[in-house]
Amino acid sequence: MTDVFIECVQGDIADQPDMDAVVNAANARLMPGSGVAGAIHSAAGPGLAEECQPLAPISPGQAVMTGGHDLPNRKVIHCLGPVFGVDEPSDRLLGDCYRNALRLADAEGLESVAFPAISTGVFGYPLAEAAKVAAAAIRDAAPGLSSVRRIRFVLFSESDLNEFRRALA
Ligand code: AR6
Repeated sequence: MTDVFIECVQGDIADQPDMDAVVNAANARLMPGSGVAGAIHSAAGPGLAEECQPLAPISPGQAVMTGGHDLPNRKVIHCLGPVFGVDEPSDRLLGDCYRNALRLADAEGLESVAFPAISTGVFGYPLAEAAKVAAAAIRDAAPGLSSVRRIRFVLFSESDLNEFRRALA
């Protein structure tokens, strides 16, 4: 087991040049969308959607990995979060996104992974609850990691940042 450093920053998930991988809050078809998926696909360029096509569809809780294309990151890990109130049990499915993304990153030998607050935009998951699920999933997964040493949560607003900091404290 290695020590894993966890931090929270306010910013744009598509502008994290010092991380090996960024995580996309994807849709099942792995196509460009709004929010995180829009930012990641527009920064990565059309090659990302092309690489995604044969990997789709994915189901809630699942994660798949692609190259970073024009992003400054080596890899993109695409997670489909649960739609709150529809995909149940939503807390387990949301936790699975974080656990599966970290497992893929570790299997690839990556050192650093940046996550957005999966499911808390279009998919309607309450931010404070999502932050608690993310924190618990990271605590679950950390002891099993061998290459991943840095995990960053990238939050859009200051209030979201404070909520994640509280959950991880
Ligand atoms: N960087 C960091 N966080 C962001 C960014 C950004 N560039 N843009 C938005 N957020 P969402 P979901 C925050 O909707 O809920 C898409 O259309 C945002 O404030 O991106 O998992 C896909 O195609 C919110 O807190 O993801 C799917 O259909 C969080 O990131 C669907 O939305 C997640 O918001 C996925 O919905």
